[in-house]
Amino acid sequence: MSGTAQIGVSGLAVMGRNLARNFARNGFSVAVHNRTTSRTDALVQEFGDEGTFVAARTPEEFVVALERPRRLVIMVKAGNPTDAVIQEFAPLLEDGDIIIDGGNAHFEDTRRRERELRERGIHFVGAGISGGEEGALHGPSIMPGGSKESYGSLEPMLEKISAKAKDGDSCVTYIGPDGAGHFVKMTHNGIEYADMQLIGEAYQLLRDVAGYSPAQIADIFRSWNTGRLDSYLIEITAEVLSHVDAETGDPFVDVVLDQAEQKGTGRWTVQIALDLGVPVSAIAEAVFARSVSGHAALRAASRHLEGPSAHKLGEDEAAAFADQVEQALYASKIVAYTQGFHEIAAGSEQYDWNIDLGEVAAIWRGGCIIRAAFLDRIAGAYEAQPQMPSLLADKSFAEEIGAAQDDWRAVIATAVTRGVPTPAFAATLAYYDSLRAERLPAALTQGQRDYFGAHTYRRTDREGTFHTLWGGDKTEGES
Ligand code: NBP
Repeated sequence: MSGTAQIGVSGLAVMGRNLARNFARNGFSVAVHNRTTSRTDALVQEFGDEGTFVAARTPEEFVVALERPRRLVIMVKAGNPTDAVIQEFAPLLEDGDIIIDGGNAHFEDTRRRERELRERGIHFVGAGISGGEEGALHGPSIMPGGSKESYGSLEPMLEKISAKAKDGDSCVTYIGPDGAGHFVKMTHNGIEYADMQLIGEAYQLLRDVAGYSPAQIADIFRSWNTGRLDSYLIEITAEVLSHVDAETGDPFVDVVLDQAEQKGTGRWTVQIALDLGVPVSAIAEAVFARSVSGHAALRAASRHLEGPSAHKLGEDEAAAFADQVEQALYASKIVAYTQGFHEIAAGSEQYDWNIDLGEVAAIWRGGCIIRAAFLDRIAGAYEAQPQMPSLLADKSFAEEIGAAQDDWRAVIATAVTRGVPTPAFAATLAYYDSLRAERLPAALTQGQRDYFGAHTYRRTDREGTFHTLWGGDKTEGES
């Protein structure tokens, strides 16, 4: 038996509830279901007049309410709950029906689920959804992975509910087979970690070196947001910095415990990058920085460690320093995105996903947390040169970063001499310098490896693999 609801959403916490409302507001009839039925009732009671909802109390009622092929969006906690819900629904489904997992699943789980469900004739779409609860309601950026056929059935609906970029394009595109969508969403979150860390370092420099107050720094971020750094994260940074705690009257940032939390997607991005051999140092430093911040006891036990004597800058110096920090932030941001796109390219190659990097940049222009004006340019750069080995191969980004480099270096040097930690600024500059270096100390590393473990090395002047007989007569042999 099948019903008339065009789409179903199961899992009605903040994300699922708002996504269901988004479908309904866009004219689609939506079957809604949640393990705890009070959430279903509350949704229909509060927002029933926004569109056509069909409340389902059981998985059976939910499935029967849907037109064929059935399209079921699962928005439950990632991990075991997702498997539990799939186990409940799958036996009730028929050939060609589609389960869409909109949660933050690990892409390897998505690959497994897609394989298992495909064997049962059911399509499984792992769709990364970014934009938080506001995005889910007003238009998120959507990164669907799965069979092309199932995307065809979902495309018109997803295009309607997704965010729109400034040129009106929908922020959704088919990413690739099985886990491709969740992989791209994971990397999006990794880049988000790096972006937030870089902004945090810029803030701390403006505060501790330039001596600006949070309200003054908010104004600086507001002015940056009118230029090339124009982005959602810069915009909300200004809002957070200008917010005053109602109880104490102090700046909000001064009453919040400085221990950052994380849910795991940043860590996954780094773990996978290690497996793929991709240097994502900006993301790794961001994950580590959150980890350091959370080690309260370790930090408390380290207060005796000496730092340099500090003096704040004068007014003119501070203004000039703020301009330099803008240059540093922009240069580091280009590197962070370069690294993230490298990871997507490497994942695409490893898993045969054929991901279009320009399209990924294009659907991140609206709705998602890292939406930013300069993603337009990244999209354009990949469109012009789809096989570009790195974003830094793009002439205009290379020129911009080249123009920023003096200030970038000066800011990091100042941070080092003043004892202000800027791990992501420093890591991105080191990456840039590593790429442009004619010779890296890796030759010495190879010599050491050959010395202690006979690991062999290759030479600059001849083909082949060599091993030196260290000690003894030191003759060189080809292995
Ligand atoms: P949560 O991640 O807090 O999950 C709560 C939902 O999962 C509730 O509907 C709950 O049902 C259901 N659930 C759980 Br927990 N265990 C279940 C089980 N064994 N069987 C059936 N249902 C179960 O919700 P959320 O914050 O709305 O996020 C939903 C998904 O979207 C997550 O994967 C999240 O990572 C992802 N996401 C969240 C955001 C965000 O900004 N929050 C952004 C992007 C993506 P109950 O009501 O019966 O307990």
